[in-house]
Amino acid sequence: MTSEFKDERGRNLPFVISDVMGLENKTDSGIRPSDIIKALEGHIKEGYKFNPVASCSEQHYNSSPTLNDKVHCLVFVIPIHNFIVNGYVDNVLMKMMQNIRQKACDLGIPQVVILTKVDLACPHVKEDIKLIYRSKTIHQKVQACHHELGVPLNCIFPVKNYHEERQLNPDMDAVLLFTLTKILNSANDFVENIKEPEDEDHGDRIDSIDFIS
Ligand SMILES: Nc1nc2c(ncn2[C@@H]2O[C@H](COP(=O)(O)OP(=O)(O)OP(=O)(O)O)[C@@H](O)[C@H]2O)c(=O)[nH]1
Ligand SMILES: [Mg+2]
Repeated sequence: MTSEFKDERGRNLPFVISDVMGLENKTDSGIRPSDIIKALEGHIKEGYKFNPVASCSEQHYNSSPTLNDKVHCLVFVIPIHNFIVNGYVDNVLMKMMQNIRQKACDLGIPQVVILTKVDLACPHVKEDIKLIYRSKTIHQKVQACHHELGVPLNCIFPVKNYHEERQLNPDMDAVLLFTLTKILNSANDFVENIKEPEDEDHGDRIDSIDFIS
């Protein structure tokens, strides 16, 4: 599902966020890693409902994706407690994520990891979200994520989502917006880097760039 966002005057902001089905470690359930890779490359048409037991059909396949159809930043969303001391709870899932990340690297797509549910991992952070970057438990899990998935430390963001709160909390917002800013900057850098050769040549080359060598 793709979400659009508006500013206070009702104008569309220049980015979208696409949420997809999660990965599962069981056969025939969860999104197929090969479909995620097709989505990264822009080959999956908008509105396609991912099917765990079949690959994206021809009807939903975009054989000539433009820059707009491609993913500009890949975001992994993982509950933080899935990282344990020097490891991850599920080797099968981690292998899938590593393969997807490798493909994103090959395509030059930046990656960010959001580690959710920090409140369940550390009672001090549950009490006061401002301690999120000082918690030893959270720090160890961020390190484990870095070692397991290979994503640089400055691209891994622990967060607590709104789930039971009835009011906005500016401290929670600060953490979430810090994360969103990093994602948008990474996506923007990706797009700008692709556009640069075009600007130098004064030609329209975006659609003709072949991402896979
Ligand atoms: N305590 C806590 N609960 C959270 C947090 N983030 C999400 N949740 C809860 O976790 C549950 C799952 O959240 P979702 O956003 O639906 O997770 P998802 O992985 O997208 O799930 P599917 O879309 O069903 O695949 C919900 O009940 C949320 O309220 C968090 O930071 N802390
Ligand atoms: Mg979801």
